Amino acid sequence: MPANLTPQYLEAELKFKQAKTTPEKIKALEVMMAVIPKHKGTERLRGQLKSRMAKLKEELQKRPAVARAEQAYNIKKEGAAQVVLLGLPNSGKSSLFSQITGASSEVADYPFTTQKPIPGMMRFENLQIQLVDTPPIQSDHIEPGFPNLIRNANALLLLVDLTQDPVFQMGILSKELDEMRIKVLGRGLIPSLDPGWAFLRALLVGNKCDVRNAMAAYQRIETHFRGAFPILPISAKEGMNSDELKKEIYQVLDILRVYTKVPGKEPDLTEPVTLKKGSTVGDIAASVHKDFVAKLRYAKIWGSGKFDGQMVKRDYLVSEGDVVELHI
Ligand SMILES: Nc1nc2c(ncn2[C@@H]2O[C@H](COP(=O)(O)OP(=O)(O)OP(=O)(O)O)[C@@H](O)[C@H]2O)c(=O)[nH]1
Ligand SMILES: [Mg+2]
Repeated sequence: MPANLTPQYLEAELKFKQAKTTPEKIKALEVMMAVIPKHKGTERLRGQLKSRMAKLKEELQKRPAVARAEQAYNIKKEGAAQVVLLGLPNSGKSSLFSQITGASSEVADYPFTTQKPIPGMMRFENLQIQLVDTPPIQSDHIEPGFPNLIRNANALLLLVDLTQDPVFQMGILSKELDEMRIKVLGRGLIPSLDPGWAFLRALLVGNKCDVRNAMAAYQRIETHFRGAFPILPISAKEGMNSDELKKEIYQVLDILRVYTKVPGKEPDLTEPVTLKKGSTVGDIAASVHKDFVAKLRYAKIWGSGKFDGQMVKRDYLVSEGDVVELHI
């Protein structure tokens, strides 16, 4: 039997085809269902419209869950920098995280213990650096929100389990990072990347070095990745090399600390200003207050390789530990 569809219906159908979002599609489909002639000839078509509507509504239902999952991956930065821990299931991310931040994240001998990212603060000398424990990286599945968390970090800590094949684990980590269009490298020049790619510095850490034969596995990652990453063996369980690890984390961040002082007063060495390496006196002024930059006339600086209180201009490159007095 012919369907004899009306111009009204055909117009609604066109709107449905042009609709881009699910709510738009639902709206157009509602009109189609309302105006479709209700006779034997359209019975099958009406059935199809109904099941299409059910699918669209289901899609709409699912979306808040995805949005919620993404929200969980939105971790506000705190402290001098944010470092995200990445590794395969059971590599010891949560053990390490709890050990060096003192924050709690469940540890268990079965995989997939951690289900959402957890932030904690690590103290390094006079700095607070934020670490983020994460759910494990797995082959061919990326949680929504996870790529953004990684892209927004200041550096990554790639953790491999030395009781399992660490080179294989690094293979999976790089493949998944590639999939997210994230390039990682611990040292050397920043490679030129295609648009849409992000670049991050990373540290490679071999965990569980307290276990027998772990050091043989460590040798293997050293041989493979020595040129690309700073590498360190640790034991999260026994706290081995934890001070070295903190130092390496600070190093990979590529930042430096300076201290500001006001004329006639001592600098407060407990309150560093952190800046990217390669920053100038002008950048310090900008970090204090945006109005400072324009008003800055000169600075006096104390530190290695200069006279005490040497007068410098705004484009002067500062070094780790410098004390700077800004004059406006
Ligand atoms: N021997 C030894 N065992 C460790 C070490 N670090 C972690 N483990 C053990 O490895 C298992 C996994 O540790 P977790 O810290 O939960 O690992 P995870 O990477 O957070 O695991 P997921 O959250 O599932 O990805 C636990 O049984 C830990 O006790 C270590 O340094 N040495
Ligand atoms: Mg965990």
